[in-house]
Amino acid sequence: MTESFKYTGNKGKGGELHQPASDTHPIMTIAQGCPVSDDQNSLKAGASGPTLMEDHVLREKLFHFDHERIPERVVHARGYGAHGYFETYEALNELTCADIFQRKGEKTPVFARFSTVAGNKGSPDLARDVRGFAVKFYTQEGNWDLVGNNIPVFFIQDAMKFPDLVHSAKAEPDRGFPQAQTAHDNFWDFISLTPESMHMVMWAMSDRAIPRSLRFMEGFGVHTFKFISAKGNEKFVKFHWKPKGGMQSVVWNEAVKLNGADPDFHRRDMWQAIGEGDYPEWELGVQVFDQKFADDFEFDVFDATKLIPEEQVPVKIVGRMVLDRVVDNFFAETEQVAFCTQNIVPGLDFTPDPLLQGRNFSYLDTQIKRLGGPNFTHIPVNAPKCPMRHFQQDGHMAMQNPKGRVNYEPNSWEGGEHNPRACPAHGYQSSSEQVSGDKLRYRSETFADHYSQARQFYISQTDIEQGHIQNALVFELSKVEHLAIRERMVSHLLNIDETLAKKVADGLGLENMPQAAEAAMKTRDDLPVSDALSILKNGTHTFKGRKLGILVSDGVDAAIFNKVTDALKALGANHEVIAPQVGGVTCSEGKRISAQQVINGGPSVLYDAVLVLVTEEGAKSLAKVPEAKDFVTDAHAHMKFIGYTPSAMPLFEAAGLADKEDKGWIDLNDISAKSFVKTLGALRYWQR
Ligand code: HDE
Repeated sequence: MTESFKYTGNKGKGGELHQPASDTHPIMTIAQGCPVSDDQNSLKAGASGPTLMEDHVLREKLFHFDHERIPERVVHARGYGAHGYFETYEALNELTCADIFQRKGEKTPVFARFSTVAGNKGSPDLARDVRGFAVKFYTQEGNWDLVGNNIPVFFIQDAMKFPDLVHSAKAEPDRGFPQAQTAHDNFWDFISLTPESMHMVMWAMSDRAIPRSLRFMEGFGVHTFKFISAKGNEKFVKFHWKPKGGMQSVVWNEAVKLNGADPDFHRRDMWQAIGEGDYPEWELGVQVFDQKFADDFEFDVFDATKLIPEEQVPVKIVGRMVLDRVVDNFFAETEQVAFCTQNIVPGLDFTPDPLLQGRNFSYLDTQIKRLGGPNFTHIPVNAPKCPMRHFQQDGHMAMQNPKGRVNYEPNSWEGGEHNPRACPAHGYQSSSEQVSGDKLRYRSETFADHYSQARQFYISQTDIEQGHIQNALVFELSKVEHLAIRERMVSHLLNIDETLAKKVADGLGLENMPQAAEAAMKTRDDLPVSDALSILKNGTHTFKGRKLGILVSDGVDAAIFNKVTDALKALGANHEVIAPQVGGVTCSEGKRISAQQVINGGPSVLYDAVLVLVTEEGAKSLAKVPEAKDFVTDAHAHMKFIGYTPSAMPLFEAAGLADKEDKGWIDLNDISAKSFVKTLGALRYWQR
């Protein structure tokens, strides 16, 4: 756009002014650069048409619009991404020559995308689902994509089964629903015929599958990878992400309501946190072990349905990832980012895990379909930030084209920037490995134990978490129409834990307990409890990064309001004011307090705790508003802390909560604002 173009106003043929004339707006052009005089009226023959085919401005505008969509990801379609950096805590050169781990304190740019698996692009954020946790590290020796999940194991052991798994989980093909949920016959039919999925099912039915925030969940590389040092020494490695804000999940009823109240809850949360400078942060940890450990371990370390308990191989923290920048353009970055498990760098290697091997084909293949050709690495979010020198050329949308005459190897032309050579000393080296065997379709017998770690996960949960797993199974299987599928699932649960099976059978109203499913291997009951597997055992004790919902009425006690909001601010926590009108209320000191939500737009599920700060008159008037009653009954039912002053009682009475008061209810006349905010750090009053 040249400066010499000056906008001079734009009179439509009907005489009306379409845009205010202004010197501050540059002139609009079509994509070919031609300035546009009117982008609101098509070119017509006469005042009432018809429209002329000649109108190149209209045709270009419509043609481009028609082509705006690209295929959504076949899985992980709904996602949210952000930029940031990875900071290396210490040099790991004894373990790996990966450039990113060579220098303490070095910062490497990253792009991370979090996703749900089953739902379409427009599905709600709080679906019960695995969350994708994909990170692209733009290292100085190429892009390393760690394409993980928030659950450390997977449903299947062999890539061959992936299309079946995904077909079964997505909407049923004849009817096109249900959207973004596994609570249907096809999914549970497949699962109940796939015993290897039982460990993952325990995770998917646990609170891990309904995180409160993307910021409050762990991430895992899932597979075993290899670290290779400069001397050629090899170690196995599993990658972990530990959220600095601690882990936190919602309860199921809250998830269901959140999906209605704010389908964008997770992405909005991330957008707001970054916008407010409360940058989401995770530490990267590694579990490093050798062949001897792998040989002695109870399970096959190449089986993606198994994990290595942290108590057995501790997670060594090696760096941190900070997400400090939202995207400039959602499509350009979050949609077009192309993660590929094959993107690794010198110092790292794959293992024979049959799931990982299949992924290494699938991701590249899917990007070509999604992004339209082989040049998706030219899109800025995918382009490495280190030099690229190769002889790949041409193809659709080629943006970065090799210069000069040479485009083949070997060649006898002069060296220099445009004539690169492969380098055995510095180039990527696969670890050398003896491979032999018959060609056959085979599942290793070392992959045969499908229940022991499922049991270990279940027994490692607190009673509350076990209850949630039972309820989730009852909920999902109650949506299954075929009794035989429900029974088949319970027959698997019997191999995991008898009490669990019984609770689920009771919850489903099964008349007869089925036989335990046939199993290739007996469930081990000697695997110890692993506390690291529970969210609540590792609970956080701070309200930092969380949000208090303050329900107010005119005359709200300004002193309490100010003290609480100051204490929240001091801690790095947020609040939102919910009022009868978005214009806000007048407080006891006569000042206006503005509101972010009105009562029917700000249900308590949006908040980690609530404070009801209303006058008696305000409480009486809110007592007539159904949404205000829901606000407090839901907060109570979801085990949230409820701050209040006694003047709020008429609302609690109308909501049927008058005799339900417990220690999770906090009278702000009895306790300082600071102590109140400290109490909120427990996040929920589980004893309720
Ligand atoms: Fe994926 N997966 N996957 N997956 N996956 C995709 O790639 C696939 C698996 C994961 O934010 C697709 O670009 C196969 C495990 C994430 O863009 C596709 C198998 C884990 C994302 C694909 C698996 C994941 C994907 C669809 C079994 C955790 C989103 C769109 C062999 C370790 C990345 C795309 C993003 C996306 C294939 C199993 C994580 C089709 C064949 C295990 C986080 O290529």
